[in-house]
Amino acid sequence: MSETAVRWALDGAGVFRITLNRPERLNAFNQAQHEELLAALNRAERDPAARCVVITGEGRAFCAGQDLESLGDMPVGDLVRRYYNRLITRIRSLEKPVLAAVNGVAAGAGVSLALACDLIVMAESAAFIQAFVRIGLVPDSGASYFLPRLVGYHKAMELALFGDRVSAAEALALGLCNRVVPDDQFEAAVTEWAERLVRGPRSMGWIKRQLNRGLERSLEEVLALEAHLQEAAARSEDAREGIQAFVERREPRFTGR
Ligand code: LHQ
Repeated sequence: MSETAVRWALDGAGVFRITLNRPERLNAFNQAQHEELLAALNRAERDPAARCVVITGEGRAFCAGQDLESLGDMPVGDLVRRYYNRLITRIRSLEKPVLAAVNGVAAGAGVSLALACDLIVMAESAAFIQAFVRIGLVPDSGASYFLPRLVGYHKAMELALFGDRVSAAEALALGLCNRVVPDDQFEAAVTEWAERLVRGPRSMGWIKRQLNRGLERSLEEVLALEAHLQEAAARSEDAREGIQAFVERREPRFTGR
């Protein structure tokens, strides 16, 4: 389906693909792009046929963060709380894997958007820029949560204080993405991972919840959650199928139930 600022489509395999669609502004966020992206994510959550979500950008960029030319009248704190914070928590609470297909440069909150996703594939020519400091602002949209956890405090400070361009290769070495792929193989690599994800079991959503709690909670709390979710997972049709397939020495056929 085509909206103005965001396009989305659910393919026959179950891949829900969302494309930020303001290429002339390097897919920087205005209000419409925020609202349409959130609506698309909500739709992906609700639709049982959607088994995984891919977020990418139209044109040569992934996302240049906030559109600095359409800041509007809303106080910045409200803008962050109302749009960016909701977007980041929406991605992390969506109980389906979300893959960031970083086709080109990501800056400011555009990097945070990628880091909020569960898997990150970058094209070789893509880059991350912690652009906030360049314009006298502070990291937002979860950047100060994600960065030190991913790269450690001192490297996170270097990235945040200097705002230098981090190439895809450096991002991979730092643990800021999962994979870097030559530009001409990027689409195929994203599709390959998305198609693996849509064949995965119902438990993928619970795995996501567990690893997110694992980042924040104590060992005791996480152990309790694992026991609780293992019980739920074991009752799922997919777990029955997985165990049956193992016993019958064949590949499982998961349906997401
Ligand atoms: C843009 C933008 C853009 C508007 C490229 N806005 N037009 C949250 C809430 C509240 C307040 C503020 O902040 C936040 C969070 C944030 O995200 S703050 C960080 C905002 N983002 C930035 O500071 C990045 C700004 N962009 C850049 O530094 C460069 O465009 C990058 C390094 C991303 C790409 O550089 P180039 O490849 O050289 O492209 P370009 O600069 O020539 O951009 C192409 C066009 O896109 C250009 O328009 P024009 O009319 O001259 O062709 C840019 O003005 C426009 N554009 N980013 N964020």
